[in-house]
Amino acid sequence: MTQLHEATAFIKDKLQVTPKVGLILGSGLGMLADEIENPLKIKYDQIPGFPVSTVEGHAGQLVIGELQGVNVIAMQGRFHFYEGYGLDAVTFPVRVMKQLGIEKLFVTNAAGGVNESFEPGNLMLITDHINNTGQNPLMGPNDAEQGVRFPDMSQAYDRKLQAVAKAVARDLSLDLKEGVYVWNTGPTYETPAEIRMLQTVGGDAVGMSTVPEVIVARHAGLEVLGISCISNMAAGILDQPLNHEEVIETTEKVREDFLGFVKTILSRLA
Ligand code: 6GU
Repeated sequence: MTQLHEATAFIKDKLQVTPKVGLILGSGLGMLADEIENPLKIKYDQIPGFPVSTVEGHAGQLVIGELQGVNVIAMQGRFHFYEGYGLDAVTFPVRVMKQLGIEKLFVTNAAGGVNESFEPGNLMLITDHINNTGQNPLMGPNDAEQGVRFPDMSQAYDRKLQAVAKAVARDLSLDLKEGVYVWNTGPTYETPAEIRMLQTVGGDAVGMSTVPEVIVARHAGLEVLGISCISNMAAGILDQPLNHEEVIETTEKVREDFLGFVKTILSRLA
């Protein structure tokens, strides 16, 4: 058996129902998984083939159960390229969730604001992305059972899910921003010159995750919804240094907005 099938079989064996929506919860946003009812929790290090998370603030487990009437499988903590994992490892959980039966994937992250009209604490609907790394998780031989050789990325973020998200934001009086997410490898934050470049090329937010998972999700035919929490302004926009503590502090402040937003979107899919 391949690692993918081993991991899938290990998890499936513990499930009573098929999860329909996968949730990847970014830095400081893992509390959404604590809202899942009758949760089955599986630590990543127990799952055959799964990488093991190293960064603090990432609990490192799958949480499977029901949220707002929807069967979900949440990743509380993700794997980042900057931690030294290959993109195969970073995106392995997406392949597993697909095998487990999900049809939609919600990806979330904490990101730096590149668009100067944004403020820390804003939520941004990801409408498109820029892969600024030169890396791609699909490089290498293509497994035709998983997807096509040359996947279309012209609608990477599902339009119907975006429409639901915007309707929910309106109903909740949430000042939802929207824009283009840029993936840089990290772990350094950008220089002010790099941020000016990203503004010029059409970026609105910048972060160190999400794009590899979205590429694999699209390869696998999943419908994707992306949400960034603008945790800080990117370098050079405000005259102040950046740090991870600020990122986590802001995600704590938007906690209620973020929870209400994602839960209401789910309730409309139920
Ligand atoms: Cl400013 N840059 C990157 N690459 N990732 C971030 C960030 C900035 N803020 C939060 N995550």
